[in-house]
Amino acid sequence: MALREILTEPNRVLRQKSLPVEKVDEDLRKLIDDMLETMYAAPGIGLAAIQVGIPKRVIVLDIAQKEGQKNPMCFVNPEISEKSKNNSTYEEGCLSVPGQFAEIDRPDQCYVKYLDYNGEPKEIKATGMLATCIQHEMDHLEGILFIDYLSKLKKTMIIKKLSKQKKAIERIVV
Ligand code: GNR
Ligand code: NI
Repeated sequence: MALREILTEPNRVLRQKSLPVEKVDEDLRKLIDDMLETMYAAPGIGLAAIQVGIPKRVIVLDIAQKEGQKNPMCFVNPEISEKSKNNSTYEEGCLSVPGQFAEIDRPDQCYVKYLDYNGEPKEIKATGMLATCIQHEMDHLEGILFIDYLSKLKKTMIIKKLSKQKKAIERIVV
């Protein structure tokens, strides 16, 4: 297993649309393992492959509540088959938008079809935090970030801030 670098805004790669996985093979399982390791190290509760620069429709999640207990999940080619009309609001953050948080409304339940770690087709009903996270990760597959749901002003301010931080880091490195 290996840690991968998480891309942060502003970065055009994060705006790419990810492509369907054709086969869940050993190489893909290696990517999934690396993504889980990278997510735990960050630490975060979800990660999409595009966040490590790979435009494939793969997401990993672990929303286990208790410390020390792990519940790694992975979804290949996830598709939402149905979502509820009711919304719920969660304060969201994103490893690709470091240090920024905002309350975002999303459907509070959804059914998700996907391939599992072994390439088997599965379907689950997601509610609560799991529903929010799956939708946040699936947005990444379309090149969408949670800041896209904020006002233009808020979004611009966040991107400017992150851009400045990046330049400051570049200066230290150079
Ligand atoms: O670590 C994360 N926390 C989080 C909190 C609320 C809603 C969504 C998330 S996902 C985020 C990790 C991440 O950026 N995944 O793409
Ligand atoms: Ni994210």
